Amino acid sequence: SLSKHLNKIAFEFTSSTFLPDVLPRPIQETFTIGFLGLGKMGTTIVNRLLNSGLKVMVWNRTPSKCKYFMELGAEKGSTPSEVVQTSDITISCVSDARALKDLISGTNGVLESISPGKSFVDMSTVDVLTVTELHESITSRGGKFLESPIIGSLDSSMEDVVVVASGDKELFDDCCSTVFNSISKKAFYLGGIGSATCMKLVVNMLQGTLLAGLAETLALGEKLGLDQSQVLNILTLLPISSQLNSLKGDAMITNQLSTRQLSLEHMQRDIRLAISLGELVQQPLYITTATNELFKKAKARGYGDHDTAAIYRATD
Ligand code: NA7
Repeated sequence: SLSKHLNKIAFEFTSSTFLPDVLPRPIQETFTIGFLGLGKMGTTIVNRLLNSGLKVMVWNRTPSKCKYFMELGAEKGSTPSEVVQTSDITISCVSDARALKDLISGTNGVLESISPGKSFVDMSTVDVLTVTELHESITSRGGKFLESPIIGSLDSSMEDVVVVASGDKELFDDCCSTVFNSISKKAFYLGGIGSATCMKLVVNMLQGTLLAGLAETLALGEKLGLDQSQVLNILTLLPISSQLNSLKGDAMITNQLSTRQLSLEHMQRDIRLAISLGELVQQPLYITTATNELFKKAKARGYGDHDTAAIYRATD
């Protein structure tokens, strides 16, 4: 049934919307965004929402992470259910499918407060089946649902972030004039549930394979006695130049692997999910499979919560 669902996605995969085309709707003063999950991604998003003057109510499994935002004017919800009850639009951004299920279906979870008129947006990256089930749980209770994984780095400027979303189009438009507007300059509406996840996974899969190629290039360069910064400098002069090469290449050779961006573990998970999608639609993924092995090795060596550039540490 999942492959049937994927066929439907391919059919609906037609329309996209750039933010500037969406006319903002008037927002009431009491309009509140609920935010569940104050990890690296959530922290940056909530900072941007507060900077744009939006009212935000936050919740995090480890409550101490809420304190910083309360000092910035956010309210703190005591449970996910309370946040949904108080907010016009509630957003979740947690690590994986397990975390999302806990948040949604656990005691005092999201579902307890979903009713007609409630809107829920998930920004975590999970598999298509999980997001499809989540969509069904929310909409069968009368709520609106949007799947909206973030692509790109939230660490730097808004230019580097692309929002992709699928699900309820009206909720997408409402998010464009509020949430998306505050975190990115580009938002694409991709249609049926699952399509935004597929888009994020194919994009991250390419990023992963590029990182693997870069890591091996630098590793071979080192063994051959080349100056690695010179390798990177030369790359910047060629059509192959990219921010990814420069930033991650630099992190690889200087061993600056602290993680403020997407962790290596989450990148490996995205690659694994892309490989499962490949199996489902019978698309062989030779390079991606080899890349996955390299990421798994780096993870096994304890680099899971480091920057993705730590893949370099698995090239021996
Ligand atoms: P982080 O920085 O690892 O943050 C993970 C968040 O998920 C953090 O708020 C965690 O709460 C929360 N979490 C983890 N497990 C649970 C459970 N079981 N229940 C509730 N909340 C949980 O990840 P990022 O912010 O970088 O990424 C988030 C997603 O966006 C991920 O899918 C990326 O691929 C994209 P904690 O603070 O540990 O209590």
